[in-house]
Amino acid sequence: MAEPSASCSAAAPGGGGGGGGSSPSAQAAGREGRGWSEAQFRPYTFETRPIPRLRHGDPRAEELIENEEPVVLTDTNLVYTALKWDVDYLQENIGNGDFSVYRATTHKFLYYDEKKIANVKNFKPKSSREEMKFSTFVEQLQDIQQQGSGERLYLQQTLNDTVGRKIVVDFLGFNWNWINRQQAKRGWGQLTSNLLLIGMEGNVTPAHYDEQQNFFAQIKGYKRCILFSPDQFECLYPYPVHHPCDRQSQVDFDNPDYERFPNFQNVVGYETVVGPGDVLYIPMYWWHHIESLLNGGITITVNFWYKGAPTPKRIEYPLKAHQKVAIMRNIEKMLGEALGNPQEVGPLLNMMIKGRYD
Ligand SMILES: O=C(O)CCC(=O)C(=O)O
Repeated sequence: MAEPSASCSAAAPGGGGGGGGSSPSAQAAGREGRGWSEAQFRPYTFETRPIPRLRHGDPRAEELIENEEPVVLTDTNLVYTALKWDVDYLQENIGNGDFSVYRATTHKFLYYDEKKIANVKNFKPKSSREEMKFSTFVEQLQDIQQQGSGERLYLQQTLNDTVGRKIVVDFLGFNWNWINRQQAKRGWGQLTSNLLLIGMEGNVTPAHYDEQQNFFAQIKGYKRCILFSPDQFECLYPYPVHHPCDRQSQVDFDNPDYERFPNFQNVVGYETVVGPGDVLYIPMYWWHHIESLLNGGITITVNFWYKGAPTPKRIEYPLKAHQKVAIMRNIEKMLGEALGNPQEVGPLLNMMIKGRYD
């Protein structure tokens, strides 16, 4: 993987071999017969290259996962038993638990950590979370669809022991054999959660990175996933660690402010569209922007979040981009606490990291 650079240039996943070309005609050929078209994409300013789509037995797929580079696996059958899930089936079977539903008046559902809200004076979240029964979510979804109020909902709930018997049976039928072997081969820690995401067409989860490995299993509808390698950090301007939007990019992809975020002009991403049965590997610390296609109906996804492998005892230099991000986060946290003025830490830290490791 390329070293971080101010120009934020990207290396191709799989050493340039796996993705094929990035020309519009190559992409057009790739989408043939897959049930979506580029007219359903939101327009952005930056260049992207395709994420390889491979069968799970393909040695190139194994190599990409081993190297912590993204890949779409087309035939894992990971969530085969859930491919019948739709809103009606879930309403009937998902049980009487509470579900976290986010409400927004824009298409962007920018994540914020509620525990960090007090750290920033006058922080005004652009979406709100409500706990509700699944049937209430469905009623509200139908109301919004009928009224066309412009309001949007996004259900994002960790699967837990309140789900009904049929969902448990479906869950037990997931391809645990394959995914457990991946977990063991990669030396990952425990499966921390499975997040169920039910989104309206056009919903967007803006670019952010997670500190976990992720197998992202698409069940219903199509999602466009744009990923950026950790070496694009300088182009994506994350909020400071103490901020509720920690790990999220400050750049508004719909209307980038190049004066504030000049390196965003150099950002290069990788993209794919996942549909039912596809599993996208989103490596830890890789940025991801995810949009449910316009006019594509409801989308349903279940992800599998794993703790990363323990950090090696012997650190090898040069450090990889994601290791620098991890170190930076730790220092930023410590400095934030020590200085009591976390606002000042971002630029200071950037300077330190550049001087220390570049
Ligand atoms: O599907 C989405 O909208 C966001 C999912 C996501 O960010 C994740 O699985 O890490």
